[in-house]
This record gives sequence, C-alpha cells and structure tokens, in this order.
Amino acid sequence: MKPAPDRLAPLAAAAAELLRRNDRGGYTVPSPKLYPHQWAWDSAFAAIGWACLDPDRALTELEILLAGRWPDGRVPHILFHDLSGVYFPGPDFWRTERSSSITQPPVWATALRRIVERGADPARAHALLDAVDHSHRFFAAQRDPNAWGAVAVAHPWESGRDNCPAWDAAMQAVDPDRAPPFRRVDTERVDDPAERPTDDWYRRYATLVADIAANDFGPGPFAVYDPMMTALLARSEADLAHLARAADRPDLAAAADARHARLARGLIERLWDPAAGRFAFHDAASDTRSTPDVLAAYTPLLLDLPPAVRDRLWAGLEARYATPCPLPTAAPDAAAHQPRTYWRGPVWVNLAWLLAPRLSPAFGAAVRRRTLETVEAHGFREYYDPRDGGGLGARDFTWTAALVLDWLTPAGD
Ligand code: 2M8
Repeated sequence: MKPAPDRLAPLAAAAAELLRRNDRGGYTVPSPKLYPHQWAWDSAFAAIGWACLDPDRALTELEILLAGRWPDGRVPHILFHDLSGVYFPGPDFWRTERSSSITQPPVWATALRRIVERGADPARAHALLDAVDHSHRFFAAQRDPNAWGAVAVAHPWESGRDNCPAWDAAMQAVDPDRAPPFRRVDTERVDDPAERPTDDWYRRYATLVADIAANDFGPGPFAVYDPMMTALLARSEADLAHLARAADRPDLAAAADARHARLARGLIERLWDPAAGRFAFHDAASDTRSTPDVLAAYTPLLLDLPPAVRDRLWAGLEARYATPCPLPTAAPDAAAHQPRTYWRGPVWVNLAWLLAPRLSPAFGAAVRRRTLETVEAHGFREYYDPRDGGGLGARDFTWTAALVLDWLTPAGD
C-alpha cells in the first residue's frame, strides 16, 4: 500500500485501528455501543475499508453477509450472530431466529467490485456472484408493487435513512397504538436523545415490524418508491454485470444489464420531476407523489443520466447543499431540515463518499476535502452537523472510518 499523504497519515492509521477494533471475527459492527450486530450496508462499506488493509478479510465480510440471506434472496438488514449484544429490536421482536426481516440498500456488489480492484482473489470474489444476483432479484419480486422498474421500501429502516422527511406522510398513516410493547435502548447510548428519531416514530416502526411478520414476512402496508434505493440497486446491477463479465459469466452479466436498464428507465419515467428539478418519492399505498428537498432525491447521480437531468441535479446541490460541511441530508432551507437530528439534516460520510465522484469536479473535490477535514477535526462519528461539522450520534463509527481509509489509500497498488 502506498502511504497516505503525510498530514492525513495519522487519520488513515486511526481508521485502520478502528476497523480492527470493531471486527468481531469476520464481520464488523457499525459501532460497539449503539449497533452491536452486523448491519448489511454498513458491512459492505466496512468491506471497502478492509480492502485497503487485507482484501481477503474484506471478502470474508461479504461472504458472511451474503450467507445470511433468506431463501427468497433478501439480505436481512441486521444479522444477530451474537445474541448477547443489547439492541432493540432484537430477533424476538422481528419473530425470526437470528436476523431482521427487511433488507437495506444493496451496495454489496459495489463493494465487491471495489474489493476486487484492490486485489482480492478473483476466484473467491466470483464465487459470490450468484448470491449477489439472488439478492438483487428479491427487489423486483417483492419491492415493486406497481411493477414500475423501481424500488419501494417496506419500512423506513429498509432505506437506511430511518427518519428522512421523505417518509413523514406515509408514517402518519401507520398506527402507533398498534405497536407491541417494547423498550428502546438507543436513546441511552448517544449524548443527546434528540439526535435520534422520536418515540412516536419508534412506535410506528414497531407497528410495521409486527405487520411484516403478520404478513408472513411479505411487505406490510408501507410501500414508498425511493429514488435512492432504486439508484443504489441500479448501480449495483452495473457493478454485478461488470464482475460477471470478468468472471466469464455472460448470462449473469446480461441479466444484470437488463435489470440495470429497467431501473434506469423506471427512475426517469416514474420518478423524475422536471418541475422540482429532482427525483420524487411515490407512496404506492396512497398513490401519492412527493418531492421533499432531501439529498436522496439527487442520488440517481450515481447513474449515467441524460445530461439535462444531471445538470439540474448538480445545480440544485450546488445552490442548496454546499453547507460549510457538505452534503446535508435535507436542504437547509427545507421546512423539515433539522441540522442535528439523524437523517433529517446531518451529514453522513457514506453519502459524501458515494456522491463526490459523481458531482461537478470542483464541487466533488470540495465535498471530499471538507468531509476529510471534518473527520480529522471531530473523529469517526456517525454523522455531523452541516453548519460546523460538529460530531453527532455514535462514536467509533465503522463506515466513517472505512470510507475515509478508502479515500486515503491510493488505488492500483
Ligand atoms: C441506523 O439504523 C438502525 C436501524 O436499522 C437504528 O437506528 O437502530 C441507520 O443509520 C442505518 O442506515 C444504519 O445501517 C444503522 C447501523 O449503522 O443505523
């Protein structure tokens, strides 16, 4: 590995040390205190960090993750390998053996491609392609009620953006009083409980978990088309196709290419909103479209979009998301914006990492530089205040460290 630029070498070393500390013998916990299990997209980002240190260890992370998938292909968003870790909701609440019953943004093909680029054993990586393909097929089968060629999430947790303003209206339709009894533990594990979703939202989350179990683990009443989930799956399909070609698996590559094309079309035909200049969300249950000004609405930038669409998204982000610490998860001038509350405003390093290479070159470089400065100044936090970069949520947060390490580790060595 080539050394990181000098000034940031201590940051890279600290990131590597944190990954090792959060390693539980093959999988990495997002944060020892708040999230003591294996989360799906966190694990994929962790693997990207591991690839800078030990590509074989990175593959192990994804092997363990994909081995946890259900017979229908879903990769559970949480795998509970060690039942001693205190977390709500645990397997009893999900009514499962050792996992949650929903999935998460499918970024494992994107991680796998990166790991292979970092020198992982191609044969071992290619052995995962059928599992990845299986996990991708789950989305068209169970998360596209209108057959639009897009992804509708069945629970806010499935999106990874638990209390994003995009879910506000659909969550109002969920009855908090039907929630089975439970006790939260998350609010005891952060400095300020106001940084977490409200108790009212937790009751609605819990109702949905019970509804999904009651529907034999098919989707419950919540079904909101999400441009970000759709874009991440489309991007993953492209990455799977790339890997399948390298593995000389033309059938797998053709299937992933076809799904990629369908998702890219679905995004433009169903969710692009020219009046707003960003992508829309669509509540399939109430047949209602909305265009909240949230960062997720810009994430189809991960794909090769028509230039006119790309330019509108770039203009919107540069006008409204260039906060001192970019990119806030909701536009600061949006009514729903809360700069210190979780997915309603704070900055998350995984979104900066994903989007920086897809922005205009100058803005992308600024996002990367300022994100690194923030982490250097405030540590590996879960999220950051967009006004001054102040650290929020969990400490010792894995994906922040993993993706910083990726940024600081030159490719091709
Ligand atoms: C957060 O979500 C979990 C539920 O899945 C929680 O709040 O307890 C989200 O930020 C999610 O995106 C993330 O994967 C997870 C673990 O870091 O925490």
